[in-house]
Amino acid sequence: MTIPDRTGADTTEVHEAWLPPEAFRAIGSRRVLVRGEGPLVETVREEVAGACARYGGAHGGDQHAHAGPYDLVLALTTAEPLPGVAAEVLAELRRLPDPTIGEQGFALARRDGVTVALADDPAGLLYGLFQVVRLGEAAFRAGRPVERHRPAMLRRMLDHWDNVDVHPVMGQVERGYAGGSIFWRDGAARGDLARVRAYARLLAACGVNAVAVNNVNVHATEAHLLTDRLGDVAAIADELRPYGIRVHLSVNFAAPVVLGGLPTADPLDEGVRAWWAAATAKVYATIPDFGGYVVKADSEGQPGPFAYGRSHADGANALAGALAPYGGVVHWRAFVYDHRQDWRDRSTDRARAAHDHFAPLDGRFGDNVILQVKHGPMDFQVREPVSPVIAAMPATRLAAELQVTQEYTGQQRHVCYLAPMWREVLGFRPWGPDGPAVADVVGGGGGLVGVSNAGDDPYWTGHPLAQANLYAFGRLAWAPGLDPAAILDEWIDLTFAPTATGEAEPLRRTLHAMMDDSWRTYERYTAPLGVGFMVRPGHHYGPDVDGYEYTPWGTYHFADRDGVGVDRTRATGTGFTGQYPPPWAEVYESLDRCPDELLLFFHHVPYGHVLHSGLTVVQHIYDSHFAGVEQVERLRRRWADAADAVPPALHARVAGLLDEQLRCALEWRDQINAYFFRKSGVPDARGRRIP
Ligand code: GCW
Repeated sequence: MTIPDRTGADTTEVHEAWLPPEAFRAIGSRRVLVRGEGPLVETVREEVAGACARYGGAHGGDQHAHAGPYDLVLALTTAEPLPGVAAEVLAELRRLPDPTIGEQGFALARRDGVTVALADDPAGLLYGLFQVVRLGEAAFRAGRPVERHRPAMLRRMLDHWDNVDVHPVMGQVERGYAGGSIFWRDGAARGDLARVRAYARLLAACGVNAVAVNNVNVHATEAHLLTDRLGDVAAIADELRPYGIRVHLSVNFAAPVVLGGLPTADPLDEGVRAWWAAATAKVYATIPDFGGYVVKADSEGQPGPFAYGRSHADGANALAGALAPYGGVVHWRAFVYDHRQDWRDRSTDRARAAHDHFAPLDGRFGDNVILQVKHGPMDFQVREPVSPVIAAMPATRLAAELQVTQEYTGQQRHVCYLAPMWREVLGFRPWGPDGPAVADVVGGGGGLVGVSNAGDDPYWTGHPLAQANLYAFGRLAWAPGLDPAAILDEWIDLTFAPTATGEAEPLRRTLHAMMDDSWRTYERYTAPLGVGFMVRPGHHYGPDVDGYEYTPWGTYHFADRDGVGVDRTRATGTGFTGQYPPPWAEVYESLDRCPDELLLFFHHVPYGHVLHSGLTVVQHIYDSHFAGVEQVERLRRRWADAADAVPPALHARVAGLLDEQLRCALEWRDQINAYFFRKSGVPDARGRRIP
């Protein structure tokens, strides 16, 4: 597609990502019936009509109905017979004892030459359509037994840290590495929102159904989106709605003061509650399917209930009360910690903060409050344990927050496929092997939230291969048990296979070789063994081992001449390990049982400490940094194999970024290795050069 570029004067070719027209070839060359009513069914109908017009198929179900027979039937549950679909197939699609397909779900089968997707609600039909797109020709080949697809999480949400105005330090998109915002430009909603519609379509195709359109750090202009600039939000909502995506808004907790002119934002004040109720009533009068508010309160300088001596439950419940009559929710973020701590004070541990603040409040949040918890206790580092908050609040609806934007994982200049990390997080069992997994906890509560990595870059994500992270986020929110490599196959097949010149298989092999292990590769050449935060302060790109060591942010590694790591044990450290239930409270406490990859997160150890791998800590640091760079060299060479399989401009963009990744990885390797060599005085056992 082409869209106006940032100046509005010219047009830019926008990459089709995982929905090139060719992905619809299998559907578009067939006879298709779409049966049902409602706006999302219309979207399905338009998609099918567009595909059929392009590829010579025929479609029915409206006044221009093709009379059948059909190869594909996409239908909302109906008492009427479906043409060409045997009664027993229909019966099987809604097999007893559970005849419901379920909210947003669909059932899919192929028998007697007809592929059928049946859904109880229009959203389910939309997701059924995109499943058929994913299957391509395979949806029409052999018979298919009935499959039921239901999302593991009913809300699958992306947060945009987009500013309406360009922020003097953070730019237009905070931690954005893909150009400007697709929603906002020059202090207002973009005039042409075609790009938003295209984004919505991509998101629906991977299962996302909620988007927060502005930064959780709500600056002056952005605060007004709630009131006098609500029309801008409504315009965006209009573009997202046809693809089943609801709009959410980040709001400023002090809005009653800064927008309403009240003397207080105390959540227990009657006038404040009335203000929120009135503001929210206007929001719903303008956007009837509005999703709700996102709030970052008492965090990194944002206002919150502490100023009034109130708790986070008081604060969240005040906003929840205003949203409840309309079915809206508050996403209240648990990212609350002291960012003005004294580095000399060894008793304050940032990792403890969310649990210390929120676990005592379990059971005190309203039904429509979702506590949004970052997946780790710190802040989206390449390796962290799972946040103990997830296991500590059984009476609260919890959502896990992932960072799709690669703030700490290479800023979309490095290849870093994050699905393997997310899969580990979602599959982690906080109560041990017999208990529920993180995905079960958030699936039964608030769902999954990701910080989006998309912007107005022609490839959407800066690094073209970072598109896979956006796609994988949606797919894992739908089905957390999916194999990251299988998700990558889906993404490759949709994105490249239909347009690939020649065979798709070699490209698939190349991309797997480059991406499957890329998160671990990134971990190898950056911060070792779970220690984290050895990045340049501020922009967080590239190495700076002591950059945060003497700052107020609470992000330390405590390296000295004898050893490194943070003692978070109960026995001698900050006691953070005690925030986990057994068995992890014991596993993490124990120097012997703690997994190698998290050792320095939980323990301060001498450089000569021997890991389970048999290496000493310092030798592990050297080895992993040399290995990480070698892997980057390999993947850079590997990309040459793809030269004939992807468009030349895309190939060139990735090639340029791989040069930068290698440069940066070398810098990481040499700084980290030199630092630890100088501190410890221990030479590399393999005699390699350390500068
Ligand atoms: O990771 C940190 C980022 C901030 C961000 C904050 C948050 C939006 O460095 O830029 O602010 O997290 O999650 O609120």
